[in-house]
Amino acid sequence: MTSGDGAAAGREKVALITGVTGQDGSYLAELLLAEGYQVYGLARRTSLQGTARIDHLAGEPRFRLVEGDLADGGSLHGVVARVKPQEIYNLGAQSYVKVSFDTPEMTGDVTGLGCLRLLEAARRFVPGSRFYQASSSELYGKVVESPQTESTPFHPRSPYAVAKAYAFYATLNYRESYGMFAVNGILFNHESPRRGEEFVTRKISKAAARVATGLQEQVSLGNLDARRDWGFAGDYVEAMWRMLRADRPDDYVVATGESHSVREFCDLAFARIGKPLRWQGSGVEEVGVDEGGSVRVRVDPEYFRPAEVESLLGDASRARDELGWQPKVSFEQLVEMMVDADLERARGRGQGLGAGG
Ligand code: NAP
Ligand code: F7E
Repeated sequence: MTSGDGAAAGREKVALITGVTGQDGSYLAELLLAEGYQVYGLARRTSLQGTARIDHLAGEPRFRLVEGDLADGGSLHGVVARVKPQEIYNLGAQSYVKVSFDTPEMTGDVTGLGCLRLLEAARRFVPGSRFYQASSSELYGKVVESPQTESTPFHPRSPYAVAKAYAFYATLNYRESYGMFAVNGILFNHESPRRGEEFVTRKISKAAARVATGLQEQVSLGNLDARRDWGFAGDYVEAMWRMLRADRPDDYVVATGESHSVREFCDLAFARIGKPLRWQGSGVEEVGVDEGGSVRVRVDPEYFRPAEVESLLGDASRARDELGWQPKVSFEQLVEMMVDADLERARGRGQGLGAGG
């Protein structure tokens, strides 16, 4: 991978991805490179060592890292003016909901205002570009109907979701005010072997793998009853790309249409390592016990949130009908894929976070 910007005035399509070092950024970079794009990935200077998910793109002549920070408008203006992307994917964010309660101001700055700063850079330097904002099912929060569609009212339940609401409406406002092709993908939870270890799915898959290899005894979790519509990140970045290739700009829900609890995720993960669980007790006393009688899952209130999003279920009919998008990986396949990748890592044979994961 090349560090620096260079002229992007070539004839091929040029895309800029913020959050390129993250889960989605890495899958999207791979997709766009496969489609023949020149890809510029915005990365923070402090994060340049944290490139495990994109290290396998090193040496790819059509992939470059450019320095910038969503908290710094000047850096965004500089990058957009130099690179002149035709497509901008704003995936950068402080994306961990629980942390947003501890750092609400930083989360608002990066996750909310960061989007506005990038929109403004696009408006000034590449008004004809197409802009994708990584909106989230967290916007629905305390849901008023199920399943959630593009017309379901928002009720954000965290500083993260409040920041995403700001970014959602900023994107809509630039579309309506300036006629920009600016869209929101309202993506429900999507996971992969590259998922950050702080999110519940990866925490469980990693714990199951470490239990299987004798590296860990059990895992402590928060709300086992929380339900999410979990899909595969590799499928979801394709929906982002399709949104920017549509005839007209619009906002789309991206989801599988299936909802599962954290407890169900544990069931499949521990079954995958040959230690199926049975559940005993209730509330903070609930435990998941394997056939040998060992407690593998317990509840720790430390992982509860000040306000919880209890249950999410998306209806992606619009994306299916208008974009021709549908998920390919099932919930069961997703859990198996994540546990198997973590088993490989636990056995020291894993490929790290990037290619193959
Ligand atoms: P992720 O793995 O947490 O990646 C977040 C990215 O944002 C990282 O590359 C991070 O860079 C970057 N970032 C953080 N602060 C930044 C700043 N100040 N300036 C520039 N970049 C910054 O998230 P993800 O799961 O790939 O999600 C991608 C986007 O989709 C996020 O906006 C997230 O909120 C949103 N989203 C995710 C889901 C989901 O289920 N995954 C669902 C809906 C929406 P560092 O490496 O420097 O930290
Ligand atoms: O929590 C519960 C937790 O942190 C899922 C982000 O990508 O998706 C993600 O946000 C559920 C919650 O993801 C633990 O309380 C139980 O109800 O994996 P999560 P999230 O909060 O849904 C949305 C769509 C985004 O936009 C975000 O950027 O699981 N839960 N026990 C736990 N969660 C965690 N992290 N750790 C636990 O031990």
